[in-house]
Amino acid sequence: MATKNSRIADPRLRDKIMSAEDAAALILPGSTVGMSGFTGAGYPKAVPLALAERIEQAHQHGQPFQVRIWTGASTAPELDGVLARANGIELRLPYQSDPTCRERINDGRMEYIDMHLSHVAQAVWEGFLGHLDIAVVEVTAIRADGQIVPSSSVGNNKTWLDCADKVILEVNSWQPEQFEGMHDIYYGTRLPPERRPIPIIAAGDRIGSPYFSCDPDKIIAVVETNAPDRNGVFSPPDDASRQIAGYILEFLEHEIRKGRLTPSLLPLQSGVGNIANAVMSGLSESRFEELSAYTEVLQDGMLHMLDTGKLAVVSTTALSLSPAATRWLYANLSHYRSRIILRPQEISNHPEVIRRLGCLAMNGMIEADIYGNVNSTHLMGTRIQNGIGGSGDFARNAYISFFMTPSTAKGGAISCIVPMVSHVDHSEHDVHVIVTEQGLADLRGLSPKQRAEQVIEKCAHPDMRPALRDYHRRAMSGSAGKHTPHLLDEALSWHLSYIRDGRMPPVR
Ligand code: 0RQ
Repeated sequence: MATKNSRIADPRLRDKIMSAEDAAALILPGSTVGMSGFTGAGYPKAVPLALAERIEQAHQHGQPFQVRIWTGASTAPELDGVLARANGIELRLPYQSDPTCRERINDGRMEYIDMHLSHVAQAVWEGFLGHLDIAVVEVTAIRADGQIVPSSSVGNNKTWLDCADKVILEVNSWQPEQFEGMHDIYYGTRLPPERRPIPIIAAGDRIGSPYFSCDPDKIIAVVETNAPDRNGVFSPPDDASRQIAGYILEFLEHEIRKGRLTPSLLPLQSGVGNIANAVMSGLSESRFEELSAYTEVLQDGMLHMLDTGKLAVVSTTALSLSPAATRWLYANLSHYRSRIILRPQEISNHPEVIRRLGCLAMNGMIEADIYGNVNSTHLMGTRIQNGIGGSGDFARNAYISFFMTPSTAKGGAISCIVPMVSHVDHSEHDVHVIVTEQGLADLRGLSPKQRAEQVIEKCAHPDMRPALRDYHRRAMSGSAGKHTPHLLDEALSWHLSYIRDGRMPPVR
């Protein structure tokens, strides 16, 4: 197929240009496929659709056809959605947020490994996850010398290109050519005992190459696409999000007064979703100046902070912007180019760097318990929502780790503050501050019993407080151990009550 596309400048790859259908035909049943994509950005737009069609046809002929899909993080309906609907995914890792995948995982029809995002690349290099057969990676361009300009997310693409036996590249001409130079692909990671320090000492440091390298002999197909990333629109901050943002701003001011932060704070990490986005909007209107971000997703709120000059620089692994913010960014890329750095997720989420920089980590959660354990992933203890993503990478290593949620869910029927979380992602040791629209509990330096008092009085919804106080009081007298008092036969009764009666707290 002749190239229409000046973005494929390497003559060695010209005769490998083919249709998505022909490329998908090179993916064999039972393969492990490393795909690009992180929070709706930079995922392959055409090959997964063609693969899903192939899988459906195979199934119609009674032939089994499934693959194992590894990515950076969540993708889009054109990848996770179509492959899951085709019953084409045997196993998925390390993070997803697709409704069809979620349904199949929770029905027990799809295996899912929910991993810390910083662990994935090293686990592949270590051989812990098995062999990677083929990579399908969206890129912006291929230069004449074969170097590859990455797309709107980096994720695990460097590792996929290095480790896969074969590579399919999708060159998406919708992604701006001006992306060239914005990425920082670090090729210095090694496995123990060869590991060396990662030389990032400020969020804006560049330590690698703007390009991916890939052996051209491994590239078996190049597919041309021209399609947008698919990201949702953020809701305007609601009252709860604004209140949560307000408490965090007050807390940061307090930390400055105490001399534990300066007005330029420390590098910000902000998780996915509307609350995290609203906190960034709040920071936009704050008095803090010359801020930086060392994070994994750049959402609209942070882009706005770059606009207003509040943020000097953002280091991330993915853009996760609404369509309007994407249009704005792409139209004004020359203005942002030097202030946005896109890195592999093993670096954007690296515990060593996060600890060194002292990030302020702000992540959403599903529920917290009175002692400060946090559940970020499971509804009612057994149903996965999305995954831990990067929240654990940041929470454990942050200078201050915040977890945020409205105090209730499902119209007030569920308390997000419970006696005992139904699943633990972040233990009491990694959670410094819990924030709801009711208030902020600063748990640093407190024992479990002291923490319980703060969490109940500051964060729980007033309708839930009496029952939480009652539980804690009775646990203090009835528990065998008085360090973390619990009535073990009752600790999960709040969840059981919701499952049985559709409401919390349980009637006693
Ligand atoms: O269910 O849609 O059926 O009503 O849970 O809740 O309020 O829409 O959640 O979008 O703010 O995300 C923790 C999931 C919060 C997210 C989580 C029900 C609720 C709804 C979702 P319905 P919301 P948000 C960096 C950081 C982990 C990964 C992470 C997340 C559904 O922040 O995935 O932090 N975090 N990564 O009704 C039962 C409760 C509930 C509840 C809410 N207490 N009990 N159900 N719900 N609270 C980025 C990456 O890593 C890529």
